[in-house]
Amino acid sequence: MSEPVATEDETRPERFDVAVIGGGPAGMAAAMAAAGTGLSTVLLDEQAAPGGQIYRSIEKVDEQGDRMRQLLGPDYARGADLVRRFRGSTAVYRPRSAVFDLSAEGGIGLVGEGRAQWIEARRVIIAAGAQERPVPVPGWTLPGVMGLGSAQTALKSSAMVSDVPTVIAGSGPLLYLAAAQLVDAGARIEAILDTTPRAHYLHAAPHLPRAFLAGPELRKGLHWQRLLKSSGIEFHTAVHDIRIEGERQVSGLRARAGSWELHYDCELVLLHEGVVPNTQLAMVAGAEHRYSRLQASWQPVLDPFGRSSLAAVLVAGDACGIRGADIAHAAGELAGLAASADLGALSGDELERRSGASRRLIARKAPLRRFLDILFRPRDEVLVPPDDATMVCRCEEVTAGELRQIASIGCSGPNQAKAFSRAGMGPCQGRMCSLTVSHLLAAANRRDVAGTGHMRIRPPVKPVTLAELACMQGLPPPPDSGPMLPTAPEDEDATA
Ligand SMILES: Cc1cc2nc3c(=O)[nH]c(=O)nc-3n(C[C@H](O)[C@@H](O)[C@H](O)COP(=O)(O)OP(=O)(O)OC[C@H]3O[C@@H](n4cnc5c(N)ncnc54)[C@H](O)[C@@H]3O)c2cc1C
Repeated sequence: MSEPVATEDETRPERFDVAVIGGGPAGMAAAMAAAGTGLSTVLLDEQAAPGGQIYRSIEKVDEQGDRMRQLLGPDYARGADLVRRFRGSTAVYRPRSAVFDLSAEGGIGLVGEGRAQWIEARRVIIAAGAQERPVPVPGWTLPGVMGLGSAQTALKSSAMVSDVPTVIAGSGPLLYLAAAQLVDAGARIEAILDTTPRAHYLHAAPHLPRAFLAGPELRKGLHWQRLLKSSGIEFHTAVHDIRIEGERQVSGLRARAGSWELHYDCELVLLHEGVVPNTQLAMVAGAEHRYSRLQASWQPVLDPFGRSSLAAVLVAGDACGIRGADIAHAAGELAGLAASADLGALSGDELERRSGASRRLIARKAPLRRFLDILFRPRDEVLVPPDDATMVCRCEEVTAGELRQIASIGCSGPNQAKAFSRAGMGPCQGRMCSLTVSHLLAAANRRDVAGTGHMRIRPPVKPVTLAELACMQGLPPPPDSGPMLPTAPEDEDATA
């Protein structure tokens, strides 16, 4: 097997057999599986320490002692063992390395420690996890509105909780977990507004028995719900029509729950409507994606081992569809083993044998995921903001009304919408608006989202400065000398 090549020549890319992007459960499992078969393996992660979202800062919290560990719960503490095993593996670990570009052939542009670098791998496993689904309600761009997951991140990484009056609103398993953690940590929560529609409980009910048998997760969810309801904090269900108020920053929140009008004076609003896969890297590489109606998001098309439509690219964990940490770990292991088999470090028989436990775990947990997907499917008003004044693209300040207006004059897809409105052309490269733009145009044009399509993603998907690029170590191959101007009529985002 080839060793990583440290090169004197600054223009030659460093090479690995396998590069894994993301240091959560999927990425760590993938890297350990590939490295365990003797392949030179590197794990790149933009965080300062391994753990990903669920086990963020686990090593630091371990040192802080029992109180924080207790507060974040046994599922979190479990990450310490995984991180220890990963640290003990032969995989090379590169923290603070944000990947901003990925080629179909396994070329990776990354930035860290003040300089960019281009490296190459024979197989790349994307394990970039998920991000919170953007929640475009009136007022969501005001200072004082955050994702609930971001508040949880502050708790895990810096033991920080806000002491201002706070309202939590949204839906999904993470709502109950993170809210319970914040309450326990002493946050000043005025109310918890659960937006799960009552009809979703009816639709999900037939799947409940199998979901209960699939593992302890539902019992845990009920336990968090009970904790919240018994904490004395106002708790409303079936909440909708959320409007955040304030001139320069949040001063209050209005919503409805059935015939009730709710109003709170507050300085912080924590929104959460589930999480969606981070698909930017797989899209930038050119892997095929399809729209999942159940999860209302795009997902890469993969075989059971995580192989994408590109020979050099595999995807694992929440980056290929939201399935939670246990399945992320199992899927990471499958991808690591598959990459090893593809590179000849593992026989087909060995792949079958070693992957059995992970495949069985994924199959066993499938009914739980189906139940959660039906119960917590995002409401229509989250996918398609009904109020014209609601901001959709925060970077370029494009509203829902402007997008409806361009649809009315013939804009049919999100790539055209870039040229019509600049939506998706700001520094976040559509990370915060691309899903909403697709849903909104689909609704306005009375088409389905799959047919409407997704924004074509361009590098850099993470910010990189000219100074960092100027001292780039290793260079990508020169681009094909194709035509300078787009020739295909369907290249509708020629301006992007
Ligand atoms: C904010 C947030 C908080 C969550 N908290 C919990 C929780 O407390 N409990 C729970 O059960 N589930 C939680 N989840 C769900 C969670 O994502 C798990 O299902 C699980 O962590 C998924 O594992 P993963 O390995 O696929 O991805 P992750 O654990 O998300 O790991 C992905 C890693 O990839 C890195 N990354 C992403 N893009 C790049 C890039 N371009 N370059 C370099 N690195 C990159 C990320 O920084 C991250 O470290 C949370 C999700 C989110 C979005």
